[in-house]
Amino acid sequence: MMFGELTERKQLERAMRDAGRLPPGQSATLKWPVLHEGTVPRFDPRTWDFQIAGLVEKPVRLTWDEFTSLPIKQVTADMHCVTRWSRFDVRWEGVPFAEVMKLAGAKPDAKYVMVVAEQGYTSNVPLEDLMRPATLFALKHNGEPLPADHGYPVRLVVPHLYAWKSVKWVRGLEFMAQDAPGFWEENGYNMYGDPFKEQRFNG
Ligand SMILES: Nc1nc2c(c(=O)[nH]1)N[C@H]1C(S)=C(S)[C@@H](COP(=O)(O)O)O[C@H]1N2
Ligand SMILES: [Mo]
Repeated sequence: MMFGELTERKQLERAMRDAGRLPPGQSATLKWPVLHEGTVPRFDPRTWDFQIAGLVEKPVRLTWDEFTSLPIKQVTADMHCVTRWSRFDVRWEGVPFAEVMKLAGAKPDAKYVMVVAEQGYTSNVPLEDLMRPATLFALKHNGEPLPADHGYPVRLVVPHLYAWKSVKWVRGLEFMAQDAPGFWEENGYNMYGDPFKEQRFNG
């Protein structure tokens, strides 16, 4: 590398900062770090299901075949982890949250959702945020099935919130009237988690 030349990473970071896409306190990464509690769960399509419960008109249980028959779309989005890395222009493909939601129908008093994953990982997100067009249950990343450690077979992607809300190995949703803390929120992380407002921790 020539003296004074910017690394690819630094160039990207500068470009994203100039474009207003680098949240405060974040650094750009060209890699895809793996971050989670616990171990990578096994996937068995014969036993996998997706359950929607709580304040819904109709509780739903979808099999793997049913889930993967739902309409899919592509979303290109950035990813911001509270541990200060940001990944840009990630191409996801999967089932829009709104499609899954249609099957159950939220009751009028449902305002928050607890997103539930394998091994008891949870995260709370307001229903309004999940209904945004960029929120999806991703089955693919950059055109390939999700790698096991990034959430295979399916993960939630909520690109406008810190990535701990983008629940890997997702298995269900619980609709709620009141907000309640999920796994990291119980451990001091912010209830909402807007990266551009640096809503990392509570208090
Ligand atoms: N089920 C589950 N999903 C999870 C986590 C976890 O521990 N368990 N960690 C979250 C955190 S803190 C981040 S930053 C992202 C990381 O996603 P990646 O490993 O695909 O980069 O996953 C999120 N989803
Ligand atoms: Mo994270």
